[in-house]
Amino acid sequence: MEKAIVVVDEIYGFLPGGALACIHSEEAVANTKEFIEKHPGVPVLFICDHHPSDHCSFAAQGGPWPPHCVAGTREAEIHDDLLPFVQEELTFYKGCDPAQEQYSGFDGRNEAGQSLDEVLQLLGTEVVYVVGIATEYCVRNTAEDLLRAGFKVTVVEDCLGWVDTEGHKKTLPELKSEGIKIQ
Ligand code: VGL
Ligand code: ZN
Repeated sequence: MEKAIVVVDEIYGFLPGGALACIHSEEAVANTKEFIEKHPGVPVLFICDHHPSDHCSFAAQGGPWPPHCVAGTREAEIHDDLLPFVQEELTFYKGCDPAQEQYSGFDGRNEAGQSLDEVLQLLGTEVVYVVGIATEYCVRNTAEDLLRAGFKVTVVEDCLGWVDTEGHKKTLPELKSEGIKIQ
């Protein structure tokens, strides 16, 4: 079974000091690094929230969030500890269109314009491990889209960060009931 690891939004905007600093985010990064190192040879794909400064999800435009992860700022960058695993063709940017909220990694594109789904198919992937931030939003939507696309999906619990603890705790059994493994 060909495997792949999808790392969602382990970028500075969701880490301590970021505009949307999430709970358990530093632990998520440390545990993700360990998880990747325990799976040598398995492709690692990165999803990055990457907004223009007038994005529709920001409060000034009527959205629910403070400005965060603006392209070109530190907030939009992947955590330094994960940089050794980053490959440009396996890095996907989402939320780039000012008029669209995109919580799913499936909406992202790499520099060549390819989608996550497309690249996973090209790699012959059958099993996807999903890690990252935030459980209730981007992790959830990405995992659900992967399942719908026909992949076997496992969410790795100790590699997650979340906005709200109640929301995080509620999301995991919901994902499980949909057919996503929680490890
Ligand atoms: C996310 C809030 C705003 C996420 C992105 O990736 O989970 N959450 N933008
Ligand atoms: Zn965002």
